[in-house]
Amino acid sequence: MSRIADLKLTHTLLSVDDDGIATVTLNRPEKRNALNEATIDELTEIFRALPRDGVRACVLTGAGDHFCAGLDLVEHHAADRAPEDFMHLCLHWHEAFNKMEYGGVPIIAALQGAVVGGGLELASAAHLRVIDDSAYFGLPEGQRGLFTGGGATIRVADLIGKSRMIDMMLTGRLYRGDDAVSVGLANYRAEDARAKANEIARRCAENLPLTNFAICSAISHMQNMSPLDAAYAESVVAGVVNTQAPARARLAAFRDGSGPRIKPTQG
Ligand code: 1HE
Repeated sequence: MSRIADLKLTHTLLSVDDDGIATVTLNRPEKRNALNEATIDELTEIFRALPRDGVRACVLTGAGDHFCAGLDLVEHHAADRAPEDFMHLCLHWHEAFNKMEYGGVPIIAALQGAVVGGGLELASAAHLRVIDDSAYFGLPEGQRGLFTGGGATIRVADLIGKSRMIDMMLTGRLYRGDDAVSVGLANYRAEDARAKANEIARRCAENLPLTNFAICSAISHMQNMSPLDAAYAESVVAGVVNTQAPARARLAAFRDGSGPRIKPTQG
């Protein structure tokens, strides 16, 4: 079983602070954090370990001026892969990204520069995305003679809809700034995306871990189900989450007036 302390990382950095907030950094800035096979291996191990080691929230970043330039095109060209080899590579990407989306630990991506191709596929496996003014989203596969293989047809289409995704792929259209927020690629725009992502991660970490597990796992699972099955699964998850012992103190605080009230002005 993977533990954070046992991980041997070369292309990524991982730290966890005293509040249980992890920071995962893609660390190949000289290659614009392109995703080679070894980086995907490391992400798989990291996101396998995080939920088991009690991490409460995670910030995902990229070193340098760009979050991620997608598939390592140079490695792909050199490997001259057979179709079945690339299929297995894609399945490996899915393994890593599914561990993120379904792992139950809130992941907040802090994005700058290029968030393109597989880089967008990676960012869309996070639960929330924060951009700075340098960030731009693209799916340049169409222009490279390629196709998405890391889950964009599911996650990017889910974020922005099929028609916008097809436009991005056919024409190379990029989204940035307020447009990226309004189409749903980003949740927040900030001057300092990393600081904002940290602030959000800390706010998420104030929730009970079991509640966050449900938010960052059950909602995705339920989207894969029929409405009837999703409603049934929701009732089962709510049965477990809404009766957890640590929630009783929060409910008691609400009852006696000491618990927080929702303020119309909160962000
Ligand atoms: C790379 C990669 C890469 C940079 N694979 N090595 N992704 C793309 O089509 C994006 C390809 N990259 C770019 O368009 C540009 O590099 C950027 C806009 C991201 C950055 O531009 P710039 O001018 O800052 O950097 P650069 O000079 O282009 O690249 C710097 C180095 O990074 C250079 O290596 P060097 O050894 O010559 O210095 C580049 O080769 C290297 N580099 N991007 C490998 N992607 C599961 S299917 C997923 C499908 C996809 O993701 S398709 C990929 C889409």
